[in-house]
Amino acid sequence: MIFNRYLPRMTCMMTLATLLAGCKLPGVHLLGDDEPAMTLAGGESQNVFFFTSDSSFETDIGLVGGSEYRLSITIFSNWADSYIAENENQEALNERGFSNKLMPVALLGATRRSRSHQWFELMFSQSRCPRESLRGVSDLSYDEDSRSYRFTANCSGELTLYVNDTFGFYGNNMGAANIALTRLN
Ligand SMILES: [Ca+2]
Repeated sequence: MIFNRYLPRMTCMMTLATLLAGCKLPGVHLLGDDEPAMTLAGGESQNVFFFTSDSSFETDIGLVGGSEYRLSITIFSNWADSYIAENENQEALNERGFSNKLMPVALLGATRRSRSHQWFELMFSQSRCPRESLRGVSDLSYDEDSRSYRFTANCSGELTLYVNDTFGFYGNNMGAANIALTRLN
């Protein structure tokens, strides 16, 4: 009788204990957890698949502050922001984005997340150091031979990617890319 009476409570407590134990297990990734699943070793690479419609793509890759990284981008499918599929030089859209001159009304430029970067430019950020880590590909050094960008991580923490757009207007973005990230040192 006593056992039956306390059984629901015991089950509850055991479930809670299991959940709490799960939080401490390495590799367990809970929703809203800021801990990235992996950190690259020097010389190691990882590919992630990125969609331009994702307003905050968490790569699950933790950068190490002070380490240098190489980033190669392979564009898949034609990138487009609604009807805009070419930049101001009539080239197919890529990670460098397009000028505000292509917008029907110049004032719209003020609504994009970073006014100092092109529309649709691929942006980087780390929630652990949001101000210092916020950069667009135009801020990075580009190596023509290997067709890759290089940057040094400003702090340790997960790398988040998105294209520079207006919040609430990611649904009309088309295109994806494979992004290869290599830790160089
Ligand atoms: Ca858009």
